[in-house]
Amino acid sequence: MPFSLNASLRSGRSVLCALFLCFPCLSLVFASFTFGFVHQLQTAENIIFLVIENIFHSGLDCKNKKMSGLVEVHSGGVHRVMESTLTARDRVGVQDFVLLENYTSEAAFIENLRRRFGEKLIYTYIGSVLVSVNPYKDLEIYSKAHMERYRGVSFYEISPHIYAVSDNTYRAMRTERRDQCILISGESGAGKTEASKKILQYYATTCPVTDHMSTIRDRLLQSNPVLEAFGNAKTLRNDNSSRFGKYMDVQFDFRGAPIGGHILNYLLEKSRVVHQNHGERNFHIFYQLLEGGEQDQLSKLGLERNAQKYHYLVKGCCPRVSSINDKSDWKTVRKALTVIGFHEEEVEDLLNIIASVLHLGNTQFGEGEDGETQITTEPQLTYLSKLLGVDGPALREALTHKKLTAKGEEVSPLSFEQAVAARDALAKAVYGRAFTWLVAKINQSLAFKVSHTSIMIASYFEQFCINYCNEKLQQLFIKLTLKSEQEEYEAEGITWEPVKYFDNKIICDLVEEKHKGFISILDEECLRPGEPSDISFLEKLEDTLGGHAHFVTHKLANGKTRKAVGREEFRLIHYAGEVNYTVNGFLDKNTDLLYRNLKEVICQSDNQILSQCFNREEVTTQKRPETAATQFKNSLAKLIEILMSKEPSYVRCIKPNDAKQSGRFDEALVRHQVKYLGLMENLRVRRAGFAYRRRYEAFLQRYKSLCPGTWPNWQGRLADGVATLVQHLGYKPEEYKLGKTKIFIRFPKTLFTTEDALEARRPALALTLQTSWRGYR
Ligand code: AD9
Ligand code: MG
Repeated sequence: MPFSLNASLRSGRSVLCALFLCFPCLSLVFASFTFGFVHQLQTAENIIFLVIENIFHSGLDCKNKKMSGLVEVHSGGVHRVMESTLTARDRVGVQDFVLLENYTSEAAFIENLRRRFGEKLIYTYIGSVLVSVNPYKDLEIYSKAHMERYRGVSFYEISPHIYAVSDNTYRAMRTERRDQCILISGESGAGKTEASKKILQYYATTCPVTDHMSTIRDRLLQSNPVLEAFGNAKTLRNDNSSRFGKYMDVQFDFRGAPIGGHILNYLLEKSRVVHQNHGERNFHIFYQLLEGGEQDQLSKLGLERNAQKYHYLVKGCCPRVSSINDKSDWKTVRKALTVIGFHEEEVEDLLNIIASVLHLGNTQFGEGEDGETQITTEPQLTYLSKLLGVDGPALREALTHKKLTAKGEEVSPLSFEQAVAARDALAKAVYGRAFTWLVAKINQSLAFKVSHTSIMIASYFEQFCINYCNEKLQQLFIKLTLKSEQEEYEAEGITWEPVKYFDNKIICDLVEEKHKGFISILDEECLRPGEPSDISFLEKLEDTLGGHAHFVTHKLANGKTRKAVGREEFRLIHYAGEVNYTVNGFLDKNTDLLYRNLKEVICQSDNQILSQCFNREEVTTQKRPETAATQFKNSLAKLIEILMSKEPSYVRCIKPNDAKQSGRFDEALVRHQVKYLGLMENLRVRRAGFAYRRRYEAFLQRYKSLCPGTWPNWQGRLADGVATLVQHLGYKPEEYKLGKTKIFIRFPKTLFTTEDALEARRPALALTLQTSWRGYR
């Protein structure tokens, strides 16, 4: 499995907090309309980036595939080829999948992607959805000059690009005054984080700024290296894999200048702090500190400049990665922390926490004379109590004993295994909560007014949750694309023809339905008196979900699926494919594992970050905290609600090969992603009625030279001009429809014929590759 299921607790609280924080901005937008009065700091509109980690494992062996064999041509600029001409179409494919003749064919879809990829054209549209294939090399298409070319230019008038999406979203926000969101999805290593950075850079470069705003802009940009240092790690699939979900909200004032931002983190993969799979690393920050930290700083922290010395850093056996320079990254992070406005004491507290995690990892246990578990690494304990700012003997006691209830004073000694687990739980909790603190702190510095940011408590991540999240987002995606398509047809007075599509509601219900859904059963089992276990949970699942078409276990398999299911596993048949989950650890991960007495010790810490992250209320309350899965479910529901209220744009990222190599296009791997990203479905919806739609003025402008009646200038109503033109061109009634403001063309062929006629009339133009081709929708 690509992702470890170990994780700690309290998944969605950060989402809830941040959602709450979003509301004031929205209501202020409203207020400025109501009063017709614009005040610089009171008008904020939002663009939100949502990067969703999709970690469905392809399960495909994609090694040793040949390169596509197409000649690679360097694409210098965005106006590079007239993609509509026949020869160019053959070579570089179509820039919008709706132009494909055979739009239902997956093979044609992939061939189009492959051709474009071979020509270093990594972006292609499906209508307004941007599909992006990771080139695994720096293409010269992100310069300031490129940004300028996309400014104020309509989506369809220029080659597909992430800047086109950025610019159109920005303009829609300003002209329609509606909040926008850009959803970026794709599997690990497909290019989501890079895409979100490109969008941010586009706004930072092209939006108007004043001095005050330039501070916000710089902080927004600098938040990335900090978040990546603490939240990203080298995995088998991506050398810089984000191990947390990110949702970024940028607020703009009435002039369109960025005035604030908010970052929402959720589901950090805390298990990585204590364990890494072979070939993977812990979070970058640990290696950066060891490589780049000043010698006296390391001495103060009791650290040696050698990652091999730390148990938590060597599990994956690869402390060094050729594509990463930890030393220079450390410098970047240190500088970024200053730009964002961290005080020296805060940085010191943060470093103490990082170092304490490393010392925790090296803390060993053994058996004392009395047979009880005891700490055998005294120096570690000394450093630990100093770095964590807590009393040494109290920490020693708490690492080897447990107290389970708030009131009861009974303390029982921990077994060796329990002590190791308690130590790891503490390391994960400390790191996870410090990460959430870090994000909250960045948010304070980005807040466009004094923010009442409360410190959010740490969150947790596991594959089941992510896949459930993807399932919900897919549902939203299909719903919204269908909806917007339908709305456009209605607005134009054209009959809507319903499309059949797979609704994954059945799988969402399987997970979240009250009383009989997966999460309810899990919660029930966690709270049940007696001795609930992962296996008793699995049995409950079998009893309740046994008849469900999307749920399989070893016992239930019965030819339902081809792949084997282990005795301690269950399988969910997601819309994107089948995933096996091991049931081990589900109960523990759903409830809080950190013993109460360890929490009590950390609550007393002198370290300002820790004392904010661990509060007394938590150890004194008798109330059972909400389970992790329920928190996640609730925050996801809120997130979907928010997204529904915004105008969405989509970037769908595809990974061309598993070797992280440029120029390699692995068809099997791409096909799998095309399938689970629902791209064929998306195309079908987009093409359900008409392949194209184009505003009358644009259509006339482009083709008027083909008809004596409309050349050189049509004087009458635009709709009549278009009618005259298409009649002259011989369009048959079934090939097109005229709406209120647009012409709708049913088949790409009609348009290509017209386009070829245009090229035949203008050979000189066809020859120049630099022409500013105006495409169509
Ligand atoms: V994960 O789910 O966080 O593991 P991402 O975020 O989808 O994943 P990321 O953006 O980190 O992937 O991209 C992986 C690597 O691909 C980057 O480190 C770059 O080396 C490479 N990449 C991605 N997009 C581009 C691009 N547009 N141009 C050049 C790119 N290289
Ligand atoms: Mg990422």
